Amino acid sequence: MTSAGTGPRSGVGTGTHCPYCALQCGMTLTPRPPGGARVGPRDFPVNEGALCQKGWTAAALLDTPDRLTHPLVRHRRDEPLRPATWEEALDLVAGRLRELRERHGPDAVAVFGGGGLTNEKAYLLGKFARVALRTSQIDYNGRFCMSSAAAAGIRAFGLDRGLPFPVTDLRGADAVMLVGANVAETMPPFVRHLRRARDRGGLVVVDPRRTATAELASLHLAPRPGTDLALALGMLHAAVTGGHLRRDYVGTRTDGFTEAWRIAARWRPEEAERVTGVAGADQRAAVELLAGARDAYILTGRGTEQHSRGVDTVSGWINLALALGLPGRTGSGYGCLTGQGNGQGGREHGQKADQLPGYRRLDDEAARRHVASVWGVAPEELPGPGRSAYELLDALGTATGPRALLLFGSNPVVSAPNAAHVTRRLAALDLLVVADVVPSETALLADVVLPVTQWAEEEGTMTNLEGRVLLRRRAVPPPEGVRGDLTVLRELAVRLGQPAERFPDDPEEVFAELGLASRGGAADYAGISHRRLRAGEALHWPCPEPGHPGTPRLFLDGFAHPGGRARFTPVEHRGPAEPADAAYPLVATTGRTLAHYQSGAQTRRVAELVRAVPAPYVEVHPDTARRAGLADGDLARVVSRRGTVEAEVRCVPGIRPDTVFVPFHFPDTGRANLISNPALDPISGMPEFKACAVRLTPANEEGS
Ligand SMILES: Nc1nc2c(c(=O)[nH]1)N[C@H]1C(S)=C(S)[C@@H](COP(=O)(O)OP(=O)(O)OC[C@H]3O[C@@H](n4cnc5c(=O)[nH]c(N)nc54)[C@H](O)[C@@H]3O)O[C@H]1N2
Ligand SMILES: Nc1nc2c(c(=O)[nH]1)N[C@H]1C(S)=C(S)[C@@H](COP(=O)(O)OP(=O)(O)OC[C@H]3O[C@@H](n4cnc5c(=O)[nH]c(N)nc54)[C@H](O)[C@@H]3O)O[C@H]1N2
Ligand code: SF4
Ligand SMILES: [Mo]
Repeated sequence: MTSAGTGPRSGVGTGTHCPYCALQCGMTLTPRPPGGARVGPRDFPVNEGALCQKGWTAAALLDTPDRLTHPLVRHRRDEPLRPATWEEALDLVAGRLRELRERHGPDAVAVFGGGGLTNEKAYLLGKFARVALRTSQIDYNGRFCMSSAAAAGIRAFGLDRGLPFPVTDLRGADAVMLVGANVAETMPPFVRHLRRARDRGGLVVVDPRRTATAELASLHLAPRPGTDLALALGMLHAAVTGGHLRRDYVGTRTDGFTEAWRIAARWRPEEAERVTGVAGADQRAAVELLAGARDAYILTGRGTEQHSRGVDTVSGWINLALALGLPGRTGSGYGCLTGQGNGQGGREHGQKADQLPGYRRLDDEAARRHVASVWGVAPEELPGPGRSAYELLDALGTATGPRALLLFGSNPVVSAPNAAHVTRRLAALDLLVVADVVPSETALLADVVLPVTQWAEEEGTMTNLEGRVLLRRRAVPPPEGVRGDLTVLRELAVRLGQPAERFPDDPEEVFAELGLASRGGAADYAGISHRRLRAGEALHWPCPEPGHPGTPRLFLDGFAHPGGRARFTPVEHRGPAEPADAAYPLVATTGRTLAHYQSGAQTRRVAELVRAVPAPYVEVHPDTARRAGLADGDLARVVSRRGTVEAEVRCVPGIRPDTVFVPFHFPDTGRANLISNPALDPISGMPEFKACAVRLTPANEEGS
């Protein structure tokens, strides 16, 4: 209470991290009673005091007027949600779960998590599903985010850590190629680390749009959406035929080049140009820039990954990086830019359908034995792998699918592909329970809504895009009436017959248990503790012992496959599952804009961000707009085989004329996911968010 209202110098503030993306910028928060706070800068290596517009305005989330502060329940869907006590709400949920489980078996109850949850929450959610519910039906929104890059990373290197080096290493690079990543909007402070590459003319951006990031580049390649693998093959061809293959590196540090080359040998850059629209000369120029640099990086983002062949596409880029000898060398490398605040940690600790803590596999007997012993259960009690995110959502309320869903930290009514269908599946459930901080579009469909604490109101760890574990500190008290996710899980577990001590709700205690469960796994956190993080230590996993300094750089002495070699993967181009045709002649791709975050549940509640971008829009090339009878500012319909999104036309000359771009942050008729294609990657389960066939019409036209 010392700081309230006694002048600007009085509050030193609490050092913490931003609630949004994977950069996890450092910031300070100074309480502004009753419920608010002020954001201030803090020196932290990833952002050096800088924040983006979302970060600067993040405190508005703390006292947003429609913050959830008491549980809401209804006994029938046609009734309105009404306030209830915690006892009533939790008893209701536990009672219905028990009933459904007795009648239909444990897989009748499903769990869906999020990559924004802290490590502690992600871990306890996975444990809750496997131990208290005994269900195999758990997955999370990271499936829609990182899964293709993660699978390709494991295939090539034997291990998936988005960036196997600190972001600050990028500062030394002469060349960086960003593939399908618009960092100038999705993590603005990151751009500072690209300064040297920019100054030396070595920044290459691959994106169908001339984005704010592409504006910074010396070379912008604009492929047709969904054709990146052809481009990667053309560039591998250019690298080899241009004499840039690092034969020594390929011979000593990798396997499988010959098989990968057998396919790439057929992809002359001019052949790739035919498919992608990127000039062969530009492909060669990009390769020259990367090969000619002393230190170079290839980084991928969602633009190249969110495809029904996303894993193979990332493998195509990794093959190129390996041919140029980049991965596992000081000052060079390949990395994928993780997206959500805890997108990295969220995929390591067991909220994924096939996974146990420590990035272990659920079908690995030794892993099951180890984790079961930490949990105090028998290995055979642990269920097997379940459905991937979209398959899970698609099965809800069907004859063979789950009848109840517990949702923590996601808003699939807006963010899941084929959203109208997913909304119908959610409505078909016997029981939908949503834990959230605000009444998201999905919470408004629920039978029970549980109001939880957020970000600055609680402690917890996050693992950022470079595999560094960070402590988010409590900076303000939570509003009266809300509880933490950990407490909610504990209360439900106890009501389902679990001993209370098996479900601690103190984050530090949960983290210590997570450390034990992860011990010996790929993502080993055993040596990390809240205490070490509080003391300011920079700890990147793996960190197996309390005295271990952590591992900022991976693969320098060898890759994680047995024998230490990286693997080329022979991959062939396929193209989008739904190519453009006469009826749907354009390709729609989707993504982000600076002012909004994800489903918008949070940022659409921040006045400054709503002023910046108030409504759904579609980016269209002026010629394409004219042909469709549309002008800048008109309301358009973007129509696919699955649905229609209504959005205001923004004419932008920098987008390909055969492509339109729709951000996915808006609800109702502005949902980009009304049109998106749920064609899934066969390996990762990633939906094809970045390419579907559409037509464009004025909104006032009949019959569209
Ligand atoms: N402002 C803001 N920042 C965010 C988020 C947010 O919602 N808003 N979300 C966070 C999260 S979870 C994530 S995953 C990251 C995502 O960060 P990014 O990957 O940078 O974001 P996207 O806008 O989804 O996609 C990047 C680019 O891919 C391009 N693209 C579309 N199709 C293709 C294609 O076929 N090939 C290629 N090469 N490019 C294509 C798009 O035009 C777009 O500019 O951002 C994080 N940061
Ligand atoms: N068309 C299209 N769709 C996409 C994408 C795309 O590029 N195009 N990108 C995909 C990607 S990469 C991602 S990551 C997903 C993200 O999409 P979502 O999974 O919907 O992510 P958010 O909007 O961040 O939803 C998080 C929800 O959790 C709540 N929340 C925040 N903190 C907490 C907490 O601590 N506990 C609990 N219980 N709740 C909390 C927030 O208020 C919000 O309602 O969208 C995917 N969907
Ligand atoms: S870049 Fe990401 S972590 Fe940094 S302030 Fe913006 S949203 Fe927050
Ligand atoms: Mo994401």
